[in-house]
Amino acid sequence: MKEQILKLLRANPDNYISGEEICRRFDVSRTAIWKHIKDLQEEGYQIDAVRNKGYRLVSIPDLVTAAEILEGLQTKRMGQHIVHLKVVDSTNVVAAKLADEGEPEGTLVISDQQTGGKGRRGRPWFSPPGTGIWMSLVLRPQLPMAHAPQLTLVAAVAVSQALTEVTGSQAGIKWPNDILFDDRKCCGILTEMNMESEEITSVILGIGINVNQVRSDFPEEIQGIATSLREITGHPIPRASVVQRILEKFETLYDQYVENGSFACIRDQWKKQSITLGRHVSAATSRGIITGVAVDIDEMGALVVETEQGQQKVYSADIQV
Ligand code: BT5
Repeated sequence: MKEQILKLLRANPDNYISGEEICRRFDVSRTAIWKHIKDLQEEGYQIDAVRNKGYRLVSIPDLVTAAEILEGLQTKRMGQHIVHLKVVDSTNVVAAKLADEGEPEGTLVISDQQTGGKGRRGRPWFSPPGTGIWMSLVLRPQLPMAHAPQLTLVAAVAVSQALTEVTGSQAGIKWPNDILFDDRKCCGILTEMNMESEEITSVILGIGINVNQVRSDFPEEIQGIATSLREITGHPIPRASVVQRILEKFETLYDQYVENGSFACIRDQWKKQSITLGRHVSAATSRGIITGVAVDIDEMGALVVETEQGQQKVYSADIQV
């Protein structure tokens, strides 16, 4: 009911909608309406209430609730079912649990704050309240296990395209899972896989994006390497609109990728967004450190590095550029 009242007010930004009309439309009492309006106001919606005129929505807060994300979202599956939480340890953990319980592909878990946000290899991901996007998508791709890391690359293309559009500045992919602006990290991606007898049952795609932080909001240890969309554009950005663009871009690329069964169809778009190719890199792999110039990405998503000993492929690593 609250969502329906919000939808009605949202559709009529220039008019007051009378309490009487809302009662008639939704068959509820005046008292019930007033309670929903008060709840919305508490969430941060600025609603003007004028005696004998009714209610008018004046401004919308920066929320990542289901109502805000679903409003105008142009996807078929991605984000059509949303679990929004105020605080959580890690959205990846919640999404993995929901996937185990049978939630369908495209289910989105999003939280205002994470207390145990995870990066790769047990590193922490700083996820303060109210300023970023901390979200995880449940995916159920029918892929050989060895292909799963490619989903990080597909997501990186979608996120970097979306962030480039939203900010008007070029976002770049640092292989494999970082999105940077001017060499500062704005987004990290963490893909985790659930398996049963050698088969992928689900993949959890975790995406963390700094949106409205200013430099002093970052903890000291990442102040020199992190940035936010606000820093890039010079103004705050509604988080829900960024989530929508990412879900839309990702659905298109993911469908293309799954249908083709190969990263080859995404490779050119990845190259266009890459800031890794052409640079001197030092890749810490399980086989040791590989240094040289990153010259290509192959059809499996491995980074091709031209070293003094010839070309070497890097499948998984942390890289310094
Ligand atoms: C990542 O790991 O970049 C993956 C981050 C994934 C976060 C999302 S949020 C939603 C979902 N739920 C989770 O629990 N995780 C996912 P990695 O490449 O290992 O980078 C981690 C490093 O990035 C840290 O060691 C810091 O140096 C740096 N870092 C941490 N928080 C950051 C932030 N907010 N912005 C920029 N850099 C950060």
